[in-house]
Formats: sequence, C-alpha cells, structure tokens
Amino acid sequence: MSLPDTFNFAEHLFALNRGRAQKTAYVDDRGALGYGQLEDRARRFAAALLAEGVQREDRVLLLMLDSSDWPVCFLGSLYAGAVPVAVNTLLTADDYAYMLEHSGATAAMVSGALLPVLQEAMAKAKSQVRKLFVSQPTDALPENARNLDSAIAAHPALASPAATSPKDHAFWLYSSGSTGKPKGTVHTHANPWWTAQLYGKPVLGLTEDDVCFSAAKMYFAYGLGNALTFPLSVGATVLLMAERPTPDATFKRWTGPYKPTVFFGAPTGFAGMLASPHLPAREAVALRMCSSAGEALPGEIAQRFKQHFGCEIVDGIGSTEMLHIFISNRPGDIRYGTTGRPVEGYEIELRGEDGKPVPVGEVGDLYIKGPSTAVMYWGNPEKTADTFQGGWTKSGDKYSRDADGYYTYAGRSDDMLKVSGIYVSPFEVEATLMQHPAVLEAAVIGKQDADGLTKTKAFVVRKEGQSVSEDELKAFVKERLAPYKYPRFIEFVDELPKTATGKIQRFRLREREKA
Ligand code: 3SK
Repeated sequence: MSLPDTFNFAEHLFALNRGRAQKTAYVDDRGALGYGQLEDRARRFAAALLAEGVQREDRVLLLMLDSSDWPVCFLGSLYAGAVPVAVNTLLTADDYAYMLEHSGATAAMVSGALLPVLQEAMAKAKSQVRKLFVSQPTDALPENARNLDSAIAAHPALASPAATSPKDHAFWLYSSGSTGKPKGTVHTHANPWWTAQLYGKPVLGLTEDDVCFSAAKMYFAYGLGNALTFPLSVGATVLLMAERPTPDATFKRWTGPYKPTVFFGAPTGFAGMLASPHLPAREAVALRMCSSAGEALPGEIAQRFKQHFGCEIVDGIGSTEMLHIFISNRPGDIRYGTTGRPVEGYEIELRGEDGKPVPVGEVGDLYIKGPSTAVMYWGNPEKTADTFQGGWTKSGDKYSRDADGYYTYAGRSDDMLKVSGIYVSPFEVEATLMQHPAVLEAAVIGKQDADGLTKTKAFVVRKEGQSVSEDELKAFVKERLAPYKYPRFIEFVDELPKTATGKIQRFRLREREKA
C-alpha cells in the first residue's frame, strides 16, 4: 500500500465519493448534507480561507460542536493546504489562550455558542487570529468575524486542492497528559488514510450501507476516525449530535429516523446506558456492531450489552499519537476483558524496566510502531523525544500479552501500583468491583499507609437505590482475586472525576488524597 507523491486527504475523500453526490454524508441536529454538498461547501470554504490571506501550512483553530459544519471546515482547511487545529469544546478561555499562542493560528472556525469563550481567550492571548468564521451564530458578530454560511456562499469552490504530499502536515490534535501543558500532536495527510486502510475497513468492516454514530466528538482522534475518516472512506452516512452523549441523547439517535448501524462509545457510556431505565429494546435499534475505546472495557459490560442487543462491542486501544486503534478485538473474535490482538500494519512491544521485551504473561510498557504515527509534538522537543523513540511510540500504558497473543490492559504507567513489592493493576481491581451488582463505577489508586507503604484505595459509585458495605466489597474482591489485591480502603462517592472523553482522572483522586 502506498500513496502518490501528491496527496491531499480532503481531495482523496471527495474523489472517492464523487459517484455518490446525492447520498447523505452527514445528518446533524439541523438536517442532512449530501456528499456533493459536502464537497461543494468545503471547497467554497477553502476559497474563503485563502481570500482572507490564510496561507499554505498556516494553522487555523477549529473550535466547533459536532455538526456538519465541522467536516466542512476541517476538509476545507485541508483542501486549501491550511492546518486545522481541532480542539476540545469543553475547555476554558485560559486553555484556548494557550492553544492560540502555541499554534500561532491565523484564523479560527467557531460555533456561535463557543464564540464568547474564544473571544475571552483572544483577549488573554497574543493571538494572531485575523478572521473568525462563525457556525450557527447566536448573536450579532464582532467586526473580525463572519457568518460561516455567508462566507461559503460568497465564494465559488476552489478549483484545485493544495498540492500537498503524504508527509505534509495536515492537522493537529491536542493531547493532554496528567501533567504539563497539552501537546500539539501533528498529523500528516497520509496518517488518516492509514487508519482507514488498517482499521476502519479491514477490522471494523465498515461499508457504504453503514450509518455511523460516535459518542466521542470529532475533535478527539477516536471521534475523527469514527465520524469522518472511516465513514467517508467507504461512502457511509454519519449521524452527528452537538449535545453531550448522555444515555437519553444517545438512545434518541439510536431509535430516530436515521438509525445507526455502528455506534462508537467508551466503557463509561456503555455502563451508564446499561444502567438506564430507558434502555431501548433490541427491536427498537438497528445496531450491528459497537466499538469501544478510551479505556479498557470490562468484559462483563460487553457481555451484558451483547445479551440485551445481540450486538458485539469491539474493544480496542488507540492514541492521539497513533491517530486511531492499533490493538483490537475483532468482530466475531472477541476475547472479553482483553483489548484483543495487534492490528495488522502495527508492531507492538511490551518493555520491562530494562527496556527489553518482557516474557509472555508479564506486564510491560506498551510501545507501538506503525504508519499513522504523529510527526511530533509541536514546539516540544523534549516530550517529542521522550514519546517518539526511533520509530517506536511510547503509549504510557501497561499491558500483558497471553500465549495466544491477546493483550490485557494493566493500567497507565503512572497508575500502576506496587503493593508489597508486587504489581497490582488498579484496573483489574476496578473491573472486579464492577462485577458486584450494586456497583456502577469504581476507581482505584495507591494510598500511602501510616508506614509509607502503598495500599490500594477504591472510590466506588453505587447504582441508584442500591446498597453495599465496605466489608462486603472487600470480601467480594478477595474471593475473586489474589487476596493481596483487595482494596484496603473504600470510599463511596457520588461520581468520579473524568475527562471529556469519559476517562477516569485517577490523578485527581490521588491529589485529593494528598491534600
Ligand atoms: O483512547 C483510545 O483508545 C483512542 C482510540 C482511538 C483514537 C484515539 C484514542 C485516544
């Protein structure tokens, strides 16, 4: 598999779909957009960017809620040779101020509802943004802003795409660690193409008959693949929603007029849906497959989901740096409680503290090699060198591999606990706690006891109306795992701190314990 010397990812997708101009590409909260309209609007937007003086390789901030304007702006920017910096819509003005300065963005695409926070950020930052394009404005626009629809209407479609190469910078996504500033992860025009070639088509088996719906928003690498790269690479239809993916909002789409056939979610979301009194009946939905990422999916959740809907959840792990999933279960070949096997095209290594591969069954640090790897973290040579090591990318996750080649998650490198000199995977303890019928969610961290020794502490959210005591839960874990793994401390809480993608922020719990 190789690409020509000149390759523009947006033009690649438009060319693939020229034969289905009338087919619906996107359905959002306002209505449907055909493939022909998608290309037309994106190329007009490309012309609007160039008319505003945006130059090849200029970064342009993309701060938008999920609607069909998102792919129009993203693909239009790529078509023009500009580099969209797609950012999380849930951040603060200070976060955006950092991103504006760090990226040096010269223009921004923003949802009307997010314009105030962006303006606040621009007032705080040494921003180089000259023009704002506003999708679905809610108020009168400031002088430097233009309604996206009128900008699109005012320009004929750009005649030809920027003659980019597969290795040229195409877009950035910010990746956040538990410490430090977010890292501007730079991806090329070839990288999304690789994710579709290696995962979306062969593993998920998506086709043009699918209707894809992703709970993860498009500014996440996971969401970008699910709701843009994969479906547009096969001519499928995509359902988008601007609101938070609560169980009720998700069920409304599952049972609405454009019933999704493939749903992309995260473990917390699946758990919440299964616990909801409004869970739709199997006959009310059209799901043929679900995908899960973000954190390892407890097998019990996948099994209950399958029992109810008759539909598998295919669990995998990806990263912003690798752009999408590189280890995964396969439809029809799910080993519950594991993340599956390496995706063909990616090499995986588990390394011990000495940097050498660990034997089968032992926990090691996960390293990945593959063609969709990011080029670098922009302006951050230290973190770039630490993460991207001679073709291998350090993921920061701990895994073990069994004799059949299936990988099992063992926590983040910095979440892994050593209790009495033995590794304890907080995830394993959490997954066990979650098997208790009264437990909705659990997070386990290390807590120092009076002697300064690490012991496990579990924060547990009980299901509504259910009760269970600390002692019962300790006994429950002891019965199921090696006894040293049971949590010595248990605290019941109403909710767990989480990132926008639903990942549990264990570092917050650790900070709370230290305070
Ligand atoms: O969280 C994941 O596993 C993931 C999957 C696909 C793309 C990006 C990420 C972070």
